Amino acid sequence: MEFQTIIYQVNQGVGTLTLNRPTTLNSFNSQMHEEVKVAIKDAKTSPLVRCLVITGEGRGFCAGQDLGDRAAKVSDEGPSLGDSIEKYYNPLIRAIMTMEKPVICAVNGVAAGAGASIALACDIVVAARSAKFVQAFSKIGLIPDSGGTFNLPRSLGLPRAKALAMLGDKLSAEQAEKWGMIWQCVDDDVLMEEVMSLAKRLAAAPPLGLAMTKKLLNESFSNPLHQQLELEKEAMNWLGKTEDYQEGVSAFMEKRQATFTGK
Ligand code: T3D
Repeated sequence: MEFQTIIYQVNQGVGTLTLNRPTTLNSFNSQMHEEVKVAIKDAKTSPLVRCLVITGEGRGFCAGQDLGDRAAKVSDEGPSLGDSIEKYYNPLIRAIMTMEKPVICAVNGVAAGAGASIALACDIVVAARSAKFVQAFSKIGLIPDSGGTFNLPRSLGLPRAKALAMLGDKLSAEQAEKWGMIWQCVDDDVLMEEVMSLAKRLAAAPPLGLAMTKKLLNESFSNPLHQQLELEKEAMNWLGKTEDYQEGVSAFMEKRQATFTGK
């Protein structure tokens, strides 16, 4: 498929999805949603992709929904935003958070509205020092969607999540790192270099172990301890029988680099 609103490339085990509508800070219209869906499906299913990177073209990462598409009054009742959420935003967040592969977000510039929520749905977030996170929803009378009300308090704690969501203030990448909302903030000119270095490390790591780590950590907030311990036991039992575990142990004992195949 020829893409007009994104760029999608696969190289050395890493899929890179670049949102590419820079004149509106990569805000989402329906075409971009459709194209992102195709790229995410490829990243999820292709054996050539062992880690996905999501980033944006130009000075922004993503400004959420393209409000140009919401400016015209469609009826006295207003647009049915629930339909858009159900058709596009929720499936995207589910796809990122349940993908059995690590997803890194390279936040190259401002991440606002659903753009901020998409970043928080990724497994590792690295932001350029100049980037900002904005819970823009409150300014237009909405709520933090696309998993925002789920991921924001989990990464920041309730007091900070509430203040950011209600005030809609810009949060700098440096503050986001200090507060533990993101993994790392790096100088703008080395963002992609740092992210690609992480992505290649993850692409060479044992895929089944990473997939299970992501699943168990994501589920941990909803499970009681005894259930989580049980899930850990089952995961360890299963992973212990994989070829990658044997390869990891052998490589350690033989003091060599391991080669993991996902079996
Ligand atoms: O509707 C549904 O389907 C439901 C789902 C909703 C999910 C959501 O994401 S709701 C939230 C939508 N997003 C926003 O409310 C963010 C709006 N944008 C901003 O608040 C600011 O642009 C930023 C804080 C992101 C960045 O500010 P700044 O000063 O760096 O840039 P700017 O000058 O405001 O924007 C640059 C251009 O991008 C500008 O266009 P221009 O004047 O150069 O022609 C601006 O209009 C455009 N732009 C920015 N965000 C959007 C946008 N155009 C359309 N939609 C946007 N979301």
